[in-house]
Amino acid sequence: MTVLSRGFRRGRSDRADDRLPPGQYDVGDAFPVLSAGPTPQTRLERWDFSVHDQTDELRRWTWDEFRALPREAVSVDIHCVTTWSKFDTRWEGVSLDTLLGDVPGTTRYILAASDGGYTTNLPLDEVTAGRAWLVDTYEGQPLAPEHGGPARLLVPHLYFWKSAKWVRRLTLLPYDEPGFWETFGYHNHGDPWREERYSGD
Ligand SMILES: Nc1nc2c(c(=O)[nH]1)N[C@H]1C(S)=C(S)[C@@H](COP(=O)(O)O)O[C@H]1N2
Ligand SMILES: [Mo]
Repeated sequence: MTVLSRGFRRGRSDRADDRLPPGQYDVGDAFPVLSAGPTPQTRLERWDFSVHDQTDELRRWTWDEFRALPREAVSVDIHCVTTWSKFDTRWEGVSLDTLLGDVPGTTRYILAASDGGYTTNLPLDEVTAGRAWLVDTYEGQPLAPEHGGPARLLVPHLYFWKSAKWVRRLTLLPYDEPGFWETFGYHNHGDPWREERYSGD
């Protein structure tokens, strides 16, 4: 397994201050749980993950099929819009490059959908080229249900609301469609280094 270190530090040094985006603080060893609803309980025998276009299912994996895909380990800093950041979080999972494969040429955005109804939108070119993963392991352990287990998105260069927990489906779209928080006043894009917290920022 490749071990990558991707801090998205943009040439900054390792000093904590330089790794904190504006308006953020280092939460240290804590790992807050932020969920808009109850934690879904999906048994692994019933879990699947699929990629759709506007009309069809293009790809689908059972849990065992997903676990057999090529895996990567990543160590990244994460940034929540509620102002906590957490350094050097270690995850394992499958790159979205692997899951998306060749997408229809009209694809510009993806909409991620989770058990429980949560959605979030992302530009295609920000979840490809090694910038996003479907992760099932955190710090060497199966991802805890409250943190999105069995599997969640990890898109560390954007605020953490874009990292959908309990994600089950990606829909490929030629246009942008706001997700849950993006509809309720969060910024559509969510770059922590530009402080894109709320719509209008
Ligand atoms: N399905 C789902 N995914 C979600 C959320 C949610 O409520 N439901 N909350 C988002 C927000 S606002 C944040 S900050 C992170 C929190 O992840 P954590 O609970 O593992 O810290 O998950 C994101 N993904
Ligand atoms: Mo958040």
